Amino acid sequence: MNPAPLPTIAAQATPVGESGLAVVRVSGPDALAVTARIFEGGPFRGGALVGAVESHRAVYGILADPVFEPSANEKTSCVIDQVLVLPLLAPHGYTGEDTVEFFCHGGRVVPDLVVRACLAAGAEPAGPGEFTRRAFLNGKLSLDQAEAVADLIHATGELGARAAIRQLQGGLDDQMRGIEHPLLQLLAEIEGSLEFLDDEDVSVPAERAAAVLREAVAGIDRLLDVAPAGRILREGFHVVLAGAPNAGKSSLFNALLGEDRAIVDDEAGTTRDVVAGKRIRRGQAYILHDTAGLRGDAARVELLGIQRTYRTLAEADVILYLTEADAPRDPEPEVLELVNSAQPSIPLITVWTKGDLADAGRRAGPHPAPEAGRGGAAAAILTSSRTGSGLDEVWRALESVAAGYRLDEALSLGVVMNARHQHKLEECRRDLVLLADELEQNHPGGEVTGTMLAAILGRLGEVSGRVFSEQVLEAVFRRFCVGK
Ligand SMILES: Nc1nc2c(ncn2[C@@H]2O[C@H](COP(=O)(O)OP(=O)(O)O)[C@@H](O)[C@H]2O)c(=O)[nH]1
Ligand SMILES: [Mg+2]
Repeated sequence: MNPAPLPTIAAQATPVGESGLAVVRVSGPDALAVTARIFEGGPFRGGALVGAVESHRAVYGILADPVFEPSANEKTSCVIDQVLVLPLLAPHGYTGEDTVEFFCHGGRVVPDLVVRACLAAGAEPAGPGEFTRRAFLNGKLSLDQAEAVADLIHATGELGARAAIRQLQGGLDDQMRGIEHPLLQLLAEIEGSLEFLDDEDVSVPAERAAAVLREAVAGIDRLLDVAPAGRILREGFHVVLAGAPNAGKSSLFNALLGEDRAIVDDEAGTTRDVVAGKRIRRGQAYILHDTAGLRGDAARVELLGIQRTYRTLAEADVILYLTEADAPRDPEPEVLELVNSAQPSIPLITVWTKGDLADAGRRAGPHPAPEAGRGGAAAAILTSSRTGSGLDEVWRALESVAAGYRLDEALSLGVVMNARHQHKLEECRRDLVLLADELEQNHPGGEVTGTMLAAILGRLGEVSGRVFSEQVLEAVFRRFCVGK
């Protein structure tokens, strides 16, 4: 199948705005012709190519608008910029097609004029992610590598970027091949035995085949174990501050971020919306969410802010549950109940606030914190946003909860899974278990086993994207920006 050649596309690859330099990228079968029409330098002369273009070697010259003056019946041109042109010839560039990158001056005007000149010279505007899509279609990247490119661009912290680059270098693909290889061998063995044995099916012993399948299941489990880490490396680690109104959530939020983001007010119920802020610690992004206070009073649950708090809690990776250390009485148990009902399964760290006002001994002593240490989190921490005491301890506790999500393991495997990978892997796991059970219990013939195994292998191929559908492509490339 050889589809019609794709059009030549152009777009700015760097962000729009003031900058020293900008890069405009042109890719497609006419990339060199488009360049010749607008660029004067090196082998590009007088609107044509004179001499050979060397791949990966920059040429300096003048970029001008191609304007044809019908009255004078001649081509005049209007100089746009002095630029460096970098030709990347097929199949060696990023997209695998002939590509030309223009390094022009930055700012809002020049790169835009360069793109317009490219369009006037015959290129079409590139859609979001279209360069990477072409790289994928030309076999330069697997789908999971294309996804890693998006992850790299959107990385929230250094660790996320490092994980993405490993995945780009083939991390998940390597792991998948490790899982698939013994299955392929098994399939080859089964099919080989079928050719020789027509009537009597004594092919591969069912027990041994089942053992190979169980081994693959164990491999998938190792990957699924680090699936949550993929999301955290990609998006950041979501920390939600929750508690009763006036508990000191907004103050602690600001203190932990080291900036004044949330409004702090004496009047309870000031924070109506969820406010988020990011802080990087040891290369990992932590996204803190300040929330509206929760009250036991059921009528308040209807309020918009409280509903938002619920939704935010549902996406937390860890909850900081705040209660005032100097409160005359213990916090409303209903509030903690609300927190628990919104998000019952993730770690919760209890934080006593306003420690500077409190008789610290009362709280720090043997007094048990409510549900302290849930999910392996630290026991209650006494803090003061005013003096800054206890904040380091909170950060250490957050880091230790984050470590529990096995970020290091995901990094060393070079695997950053997304929801698509996870879903596919879970499907394959289920089918492998079913087939292994079937082999052990009913000893099906080699023909049946082979057919089912081949189907599972096809689906495993979808994980790293060697097998794909147009729908999957759409979903993956929607995340990209124009110019990538
Ligand atoms: N003394 C003292 N007051 C605090 C501290 N943290 C917050 N407050 C005060 O408690 C009140 C409520 O704080 P705020 O952060 O708005 O609480 P929220 O409703 O939970 O967001 C404000 O008057 C703050 O100044 C603290 O560490 N020490
Ligand atoms: Mg507040």
